Amino acid sequence: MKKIVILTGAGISAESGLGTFRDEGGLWSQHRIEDVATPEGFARDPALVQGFYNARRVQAAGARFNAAHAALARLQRDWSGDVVIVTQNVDGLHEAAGTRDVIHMHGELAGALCAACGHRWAAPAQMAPAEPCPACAVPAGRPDVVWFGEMPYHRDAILDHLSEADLFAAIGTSGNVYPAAGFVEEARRSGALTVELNLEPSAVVSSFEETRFGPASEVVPLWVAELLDRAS
Ligand code: BV8
Repeated sequence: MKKIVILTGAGISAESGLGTFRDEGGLWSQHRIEDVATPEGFARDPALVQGFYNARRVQAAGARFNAAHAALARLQRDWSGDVVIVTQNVDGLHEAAGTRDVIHMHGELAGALCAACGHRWAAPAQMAPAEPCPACAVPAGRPDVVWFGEMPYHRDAILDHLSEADLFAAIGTSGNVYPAAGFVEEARRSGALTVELNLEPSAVVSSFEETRFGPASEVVPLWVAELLDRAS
């Protein structure tokens, strides 16, 4: 098995204390998706949306990576072939654990984007409802995250990786959001083995050949150790 492509979701950061979206008390139970994760919601109430992301940016900055993030960094370091991590998460915990070239398909809390001129810069800890752009000065700064109805980032690169995958794993994602939830089908089309590592079955569990259930901090290190032992 040469190339491994891994998709991660909020579940891999749950044990680092970062909220998931759809679990009990999750982020979406506190806010309506339409109000905080759509361009229309931002246009309607920028203070609410900036407040939602400011709180998550502070929380993410104070979080520590967990054993699951560390295990994926170990796999990328010790595996003989390519290991590509595509994440739906906007926290920086994969990078903090040492994983390189993480593909953030839904953007990053650490990034700011100007809705007027497209300029990107490192987001301040707290963004104002009318955040001035350092390049064009228009107060149109927003979190550099992909909202519903917006095109995810790095789509072509991700599809290329999936077409070359020998093994595809989805970790800590409920399989509710597309196009990410459809990646397993892309991987199967290119003949990859597929495995789901999650606390409970996802909405697309039937697409996976193998499933391993349990907390990521337990299941992922075991899975990585087995892969590396088998290859040694
Ligand atoms: C697009 C922003 C097209 C940043 C997010 C009808 C049918 C199908 C699709 C659609 C439809 N209507 C609209 C769509 C498209 C829409 C979509 O999929 N909607 C869904 C809700 C139906 N998708 C989009 O709009 C996407 N864009 O399609 O563009 C386009 C085409 C041309 C031109 C323009 C546009 C954009 C989607 C991106 C939205 N942004 N986030 C942020 O705020 O973070 S989505 C948000 O939810 C996250 O980014 C994440 O990606 C996503 C999914 O969440 P998960 O990561 O899966 O987390 P969740 O809480 O759901 O699940 C956690 C899992 O972990 C659970 O399974 C749980 O069991 C598990 N878990 C918990 N604890 C642990 C654990 N596992 C292991 N260990 C633990 N300890």
